Amino acid sequence: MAVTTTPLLGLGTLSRLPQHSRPLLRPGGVPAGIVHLGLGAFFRAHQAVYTEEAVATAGGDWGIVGVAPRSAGIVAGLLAQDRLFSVTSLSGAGPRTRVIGALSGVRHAAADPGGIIALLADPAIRVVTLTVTEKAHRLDPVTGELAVDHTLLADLATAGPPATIPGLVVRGLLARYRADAGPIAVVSCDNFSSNGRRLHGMVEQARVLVPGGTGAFGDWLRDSVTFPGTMVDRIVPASTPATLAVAEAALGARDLAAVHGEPYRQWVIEDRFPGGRPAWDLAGAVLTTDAGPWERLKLRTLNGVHSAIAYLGAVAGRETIATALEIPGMRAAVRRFVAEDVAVSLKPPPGVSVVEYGASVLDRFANPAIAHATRQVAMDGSQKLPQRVLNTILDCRAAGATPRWAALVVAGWMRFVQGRTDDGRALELDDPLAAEIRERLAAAPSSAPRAVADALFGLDAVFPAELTGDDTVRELVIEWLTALDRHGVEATLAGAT
Ligand code: CS2
Repeated sequence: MAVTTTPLLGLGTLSRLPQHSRPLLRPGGVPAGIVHLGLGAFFRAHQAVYTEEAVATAGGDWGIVGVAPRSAGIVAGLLAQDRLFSVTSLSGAGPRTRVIGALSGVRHAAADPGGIIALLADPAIRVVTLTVTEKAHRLDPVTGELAVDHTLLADLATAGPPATIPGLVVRGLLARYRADAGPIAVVSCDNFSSNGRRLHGMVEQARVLVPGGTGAFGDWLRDSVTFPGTMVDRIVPASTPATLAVAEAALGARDLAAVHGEPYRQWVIEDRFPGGRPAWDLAGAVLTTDAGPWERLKLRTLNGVHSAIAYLGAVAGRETIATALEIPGMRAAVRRFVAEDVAVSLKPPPGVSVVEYGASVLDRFANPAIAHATRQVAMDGSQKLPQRVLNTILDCRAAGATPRWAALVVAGWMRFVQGRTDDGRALELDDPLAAEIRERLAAAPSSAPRAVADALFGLDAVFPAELTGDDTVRELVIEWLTALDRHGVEATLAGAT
């Protein structure tokens, strides 16, 4: 019997793909203009798609050189596929898979950091984008201060190969200045508040530790480099074997770099690009002077609600966001969180209703075709909580309001980090502060809710003094934590409406 193996996606298989799945660009057909740091699923399903459509519509030398900071696997996978990968949009109407040809190069930073620095000093590159997660910036989530350890100091103060994102970016910019390679925009596409301003802050704090990083280089940075803020949005759960199987069925070719996500996507970008940019607006992005109101709306509503559902859902033993949303009382609790707390805490972009935006977010979370693990959204809570929930609390307090539902989310996180579901199964804690969180919990005088809350409020990299000094907020959190502890998530939510 003849054994047939499905071929790997690549230039050689393109002509066999269904018409609607073919890429709009041929990888390498468009010269590189962008370096992107972070080749994860979110980049592939978001910025790569926008950029491919923009260049296909309006042209321009804006191919993307994708750089994986650490993972060699994704680099090898993409190279074996001629830099092609597919994105599947999942909805009740069935999957739709399209191959993306936006990548004009793929690099592995850990294997060749010098090559990445040289790339940033190449005049053809006029935009650098980053999707590297909150923690890779090495900034304190509360103060925005750069956390300088041995590795970072070695990256900045010596000529050795840089291993960190601040090291790569700052040394790349210094090399660009020395090469007189022209102005550039450095664009954060990470999901955190004031992302452009924070990235700029990271560069400013790091550069003074680099030999030659002050003086004329500082002037050049001010005059020739911009840090536009952005708001990025698309639900892109981590790929699973099922993702690859769906892509293979659609393409008739195997795609080891396949990603999937919801059909919805949004990108709001501050339009400050001294070396030009792709026509992202023609691909549906919103170009604006201030992404701040969009960013706050999204982080506090979409991500705040996401985190709430993830912590409470995980403790209730629910595997996915969509199934956690079905817990009786969950929808009502998060709706009230949006209407009574988030809406009080911010001024939305003109013409946008926070409550309506919140309702559309719940529809997206309920997408039955998306299996987004509560575990995935719950990770890195110490980095996410401040911008998703704690800022809401602080701004509500400043407005004289009592953020009761936001306090429930904090209590949900405190219950989650204790590491067991309501029915006693272990919950993994995947967080850069996991060790400190565990130490604090172990050192607490008891496991009573008040003792647990006091121990965790002591994490000053998470909770600003302004919040921990507010007795109303503390007591609200302790009240919810007591209910969660005594009655479990389901009973607490049932009584919450
Ligand atoms: C999620 C986000 O994993 C998480 O923390 O809240 O990744 C979310 O899916 C995206 O921000 C949606 O744009």
